[in-house]
Amino acid sequence: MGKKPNLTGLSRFLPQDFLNSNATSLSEKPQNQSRSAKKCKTETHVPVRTKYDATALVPHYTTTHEVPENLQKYFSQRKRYFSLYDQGCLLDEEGWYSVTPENIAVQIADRCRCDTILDPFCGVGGNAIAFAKTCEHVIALDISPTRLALARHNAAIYGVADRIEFILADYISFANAYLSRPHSTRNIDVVFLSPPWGGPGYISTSENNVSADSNADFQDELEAHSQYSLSRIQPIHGADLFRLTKRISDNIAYFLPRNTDLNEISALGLLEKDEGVTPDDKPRMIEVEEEWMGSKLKALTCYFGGLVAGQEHVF
Ligand code: MGP
Repeated sequence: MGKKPNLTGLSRFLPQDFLNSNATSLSEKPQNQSRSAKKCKTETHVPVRTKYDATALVPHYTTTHEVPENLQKYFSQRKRYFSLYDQGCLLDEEGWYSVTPENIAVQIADRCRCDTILDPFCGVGGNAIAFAKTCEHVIALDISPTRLALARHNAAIYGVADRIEFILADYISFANAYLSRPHSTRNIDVVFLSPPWGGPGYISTSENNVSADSNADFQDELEAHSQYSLSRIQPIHGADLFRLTKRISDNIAYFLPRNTDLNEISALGLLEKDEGVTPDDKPRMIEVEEEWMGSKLKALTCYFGGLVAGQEHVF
């Protein structure tokens, strides 16, 4: 880590610390302290239960024996994904393996406080629901009509559906349309990128999933040696996705696999300079936050621009 000049030390998020203090960072830097008050939503949100029923689209599993074998390990973590799961939260297959656990989504949303946030790969809504509590306006995109309906259904259960603008769209087309808009259109302050990583096999060295019956030691060894390349991100190379997004906002939170090659993350920061868009000569830092659930590292969130602790002035 220390050899990459634009990466700051890892923050670590542990759910038990979260419960005690709402957020813990090893760097001990207070979050969002100098960000303009205008950008920080402070009022308490009163949930509004609206009706939106997508129950016809996918089953709501209640017992393990109803769940397909490949989804059982996710079903056993259902309350971590949605604490209100029992009230009828719905997930499709991709949702089950890619939704952000609720505690982690809340932590990320706390750091992303702003007026308008874009969540262009919203999936079944885990992050968008958390953003609705810290941002004035959430724009949630997904290319799948089913997942978008499930996201709205889940947001209604959490009482925040009215705070989210759900748009059925492909992000690349949306971004290009947004960038060619007249300047009077609403500005997007923060973009949260949580794209498809190429399926649950992202952790293995090969593009293919490791068979379910591989023994645990073999799995651990494979994980220890595999590094995830941004080239596996969909729908386009992860570096290109970042480059496109930077044209919308400098304030980006990028949710990536825990085994992502840190050199590739560091190189994203250098794109700014190569393209001559850095207004000063100071190197911009990237903050990499490890997202833990108990003793298990789940993912990394990489913060850019004004979301980086100590860099709030560029927000
Ligand atoms: P995981 O490693 O597949 O799950 O994903 P888990 O339960 O840690 O499995 P284990 O066998 O390693 O114990 C860990 C987390 O990464 C998930 O909870 C999701 O939040 C996130 N995640 C996983 N996938 C495959 C994706 C993806 O394709 N896109 C995004 N944005 N997040 C994903």
